[in-house]
Amino acid sequence: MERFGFVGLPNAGKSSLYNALTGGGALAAPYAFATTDPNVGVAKVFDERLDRLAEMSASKNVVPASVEFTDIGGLVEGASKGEGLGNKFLAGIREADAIVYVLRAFADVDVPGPTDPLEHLRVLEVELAIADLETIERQIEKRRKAASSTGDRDGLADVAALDAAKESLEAGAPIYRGDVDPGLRERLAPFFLLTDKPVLAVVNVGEDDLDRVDEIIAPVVAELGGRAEVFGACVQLEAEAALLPRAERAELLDGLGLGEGALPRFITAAYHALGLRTFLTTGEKESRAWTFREGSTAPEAAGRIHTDFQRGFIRAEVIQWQELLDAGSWVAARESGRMRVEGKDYIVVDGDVMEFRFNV
Ligand SMILES: Nc1nc2c(ncn2[C@@H]2O[C@H](COP(=O)(O)OP(=O)(O)OP(=O)(O)O)[C@@H](O)[C@H]2O)c(=O)[nH]1
Ligand SMILES: [Mg+2]
Repeated sequence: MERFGFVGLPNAGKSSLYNALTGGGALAAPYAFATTDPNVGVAKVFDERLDRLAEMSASKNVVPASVEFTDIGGLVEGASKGEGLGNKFLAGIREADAIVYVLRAFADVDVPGPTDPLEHLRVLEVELAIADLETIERQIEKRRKAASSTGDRDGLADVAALDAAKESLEAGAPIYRGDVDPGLRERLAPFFLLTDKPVLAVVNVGEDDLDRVDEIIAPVVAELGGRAEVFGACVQLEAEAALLPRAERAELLDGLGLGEGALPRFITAAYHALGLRTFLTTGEKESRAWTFREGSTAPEAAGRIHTDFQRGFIRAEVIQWQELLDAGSWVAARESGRMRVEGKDYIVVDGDVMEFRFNV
């Protein structure tokens, strides 16, 4: 499953956000380094299409898609030199597929720490950049020597990529929002640089500022220049709401003028930022949302359900979710000729409802 790692200063609200997304379990407390060992949890991807299909099929079971979040301890200025929890944060996010910055903008006399989200951003990115520069230093000289003595072209290209990354970081631009040439950037993948991962930012807005969220997040939006999506949310409120039954949660958030809250949108954006898409299956037993990578073929999508489905793939019956709802049932869609039969080269589209024929 795809995983997001939280990165933020102490008391920014990472554990609160984790609780809001996954329904609880992490200690959120008004002192620095409340979190020492990472919390790993799963958040459901809200999907109205799935609910509508489940209703149509009177499904006994409804299984949404999900993504994983890792909540790690806060990092502070100088973390790379051992301040705070030191480099302990590295292990928690090295393997993440994407990073979520949690930036504090709420003021609360009981919760120590800076409240300017841009200051948070600056400290985080400096520490991530230092960690990356250390990785690069470790790799670059030995590779340069090896490649120049053998004239290995691939090796030399790797060194050029590392040089470009180093230059970008030293100029203050994390890789994800710098301008390393795309061809070179591709070569950086095996080095797992922290600033080479996709980024989303959550600005944690105080409960008194809910009527000016856009204004509060504007400087962060401007700084990130479209390279990362930015969400404003009162994390504390949404964490409290997450503990309530669904109907009461909706009532609380809607009563505050927050609609369904910022988190469903955030989770969907997180999912999309990784190039993840959904296809659906529906029936009396179960309706389910399945995750696939954009650009997958029908057999690859089938493989998300079971490897046998991929190995023995014959064909798929496919219909877009809205069309299926319009038809009213799978049988009706088939009889009215709206169901398509697709072969192994079919590129699956987000929102396809599928049934596979296979043979093993
Ligand atoms: N007033 C207010 N308090 C908040 C908000 N979000 C979090 N807090 C409080 O701030 C404190 C710190 O929140 P945590 O979620 O523990 O922060 P953290 O980023 O996990 O902190 P560390 O684990 O120490 O790095 C807790 O007491 C939260 O209840 C908010 O939106 N408004
Ligand atoms: Mg915490």
